[in-house]
Amino acid sequence: MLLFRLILGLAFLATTLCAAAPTGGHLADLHGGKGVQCTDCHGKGRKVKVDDSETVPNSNCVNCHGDLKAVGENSKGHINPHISHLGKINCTVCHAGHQASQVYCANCHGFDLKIPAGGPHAPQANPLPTAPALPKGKIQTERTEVLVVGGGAAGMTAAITAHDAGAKVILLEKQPLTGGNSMLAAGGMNAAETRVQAMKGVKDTKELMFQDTAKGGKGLGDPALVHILADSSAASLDWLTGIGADMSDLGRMGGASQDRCHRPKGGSAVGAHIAAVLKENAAKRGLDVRVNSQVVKILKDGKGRITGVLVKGRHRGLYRINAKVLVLATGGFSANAELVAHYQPRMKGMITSNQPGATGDGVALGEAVGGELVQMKEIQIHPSVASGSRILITEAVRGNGAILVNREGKRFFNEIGTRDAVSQAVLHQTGESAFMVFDEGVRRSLKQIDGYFHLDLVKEGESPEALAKAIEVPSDAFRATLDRYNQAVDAKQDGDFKRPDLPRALRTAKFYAIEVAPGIHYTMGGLKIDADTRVIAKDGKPIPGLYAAGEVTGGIHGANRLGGNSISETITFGRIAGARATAFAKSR
Ligand code: MEZ
Repeated sequence: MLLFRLILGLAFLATTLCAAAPTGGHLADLHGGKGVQCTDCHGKGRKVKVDDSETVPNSNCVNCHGDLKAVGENSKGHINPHISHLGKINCTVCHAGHQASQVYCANCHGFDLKIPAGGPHAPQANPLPTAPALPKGKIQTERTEVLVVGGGAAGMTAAITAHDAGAKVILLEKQPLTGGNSMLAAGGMNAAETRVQAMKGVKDTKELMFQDTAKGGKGLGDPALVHILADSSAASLDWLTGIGADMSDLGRMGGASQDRCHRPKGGSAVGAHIAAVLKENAAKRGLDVRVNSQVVKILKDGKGRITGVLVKGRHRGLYRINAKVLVLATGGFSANAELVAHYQPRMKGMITSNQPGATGDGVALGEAVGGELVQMKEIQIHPSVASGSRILITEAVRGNGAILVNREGKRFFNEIGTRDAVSQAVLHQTGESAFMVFDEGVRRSLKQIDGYFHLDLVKEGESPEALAKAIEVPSDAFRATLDRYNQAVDAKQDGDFKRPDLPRALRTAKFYAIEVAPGIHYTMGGLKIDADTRVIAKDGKPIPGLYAAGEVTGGIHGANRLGGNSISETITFGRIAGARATAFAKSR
């Protein structure tokens, strides 16, 4: 009887909430106008309660409209987000029932898409957590062993590792979808002495990866952490492929002296693939992964030991999770324009390639409980963000043979130099941008290039002269530049700019160009950690119960991160954090 009353009560509450929902241009109105009832979306009886992952409404969207693939196949439009790289995500990420819907991808891409009952497409910066006033009375409290904050590759890896080591785990993600910035990663994952390298006859060593990384970071990276990155990279790649990832394609990124950047077959983007694999693995294990759930405060006891967090759920409101150990994997702060400008005033107003959740929550939360911050001024700009957008044109396009040409139709730099150097070179050109130029051969070598065509970013021509006309550069100079570059490829030596790797000549029509300019891409600074991923306090001692992994940490990449080292870091340090955090939780 009690249960029956409860069910009735919840159903009544849902109906009342629906009736009270704001009217005018929302999906709820659109559905209501077609005779859809509140309970058709929100479920009946006990299921009516809305959880922060919005499970019931989303399963009902799919029941009526089909999954993303089906919707993608049935909907028109040249740019179709339903078939984009996001993988399986909740419909409510973009389509909100009781507010104007937002195109989530517009946060990164900046293109104008019409969306039913949609709102403005302005990028949304997520506010930093602010410690709220505690509600009067008892606050709802849950308990877990390992609590992971952040659903990018580092957090998901830590959570899966902790679960597999026997811990009870909860993972919290403040965004409406997991994947973080990792999901946008394009180029690949660096690893040395791998099976893929052996099969392709690439002679690489962990020591060489260490040297390249340390040199790329101008000697500022902590050598102990850089060694872990390099020495564990092949094992991390094996771990990733062991849980279902395909990392069988190989290429080279700037600053690497060997081909060690691994990515899916055909050169598909690495991030969307890895994010999907990690998500599937979390689901398979029944991991408690909660989206729309922002940690607003880390709690500690009188002895300075971490005891849990306060969480703000989009629907659930404020509650507490007591945890034996906390792993921060919240990513960097490239999308926090104020913080970037604070540490690097010259970067004020610069566009970022990052997703809007990369606001530095973990840095703020960790610092508030005494964590030391290191190398916060080291912020990386990536040389090739498509002009007028926030879309990263992966370094892999240059790695596979593209060149950079200025408005005068000339090459001006070693295209696969380190990012800091290439970015500065681009900023010195007329218009502070350049054209990334490639041919059909490069296009065929890297599947992810198709995405740039899908997004209308590419200009093309049947001949070099036709392309020069399309991008408005002097045709004679452009033709001479291509001829000279192709001669360098034939001679296996670039006398002009000392480009060390010349994978292919650019002779196969069609010819293509994308205009690119530098954008804020990665924050090398963050919480100081030790080799066990324990967060170090200002007194040099680890904070008991606090671990961190991924871009929220600082000190690995020094002054400049090499392309492909970020995904490598997330998997390696995510695994260490998951394992060490579990051991700590079990010892408590
Ligand atoms: O590691 C990166 O940031 C990377 C490989 C980016 C890219 O250009 O694809």
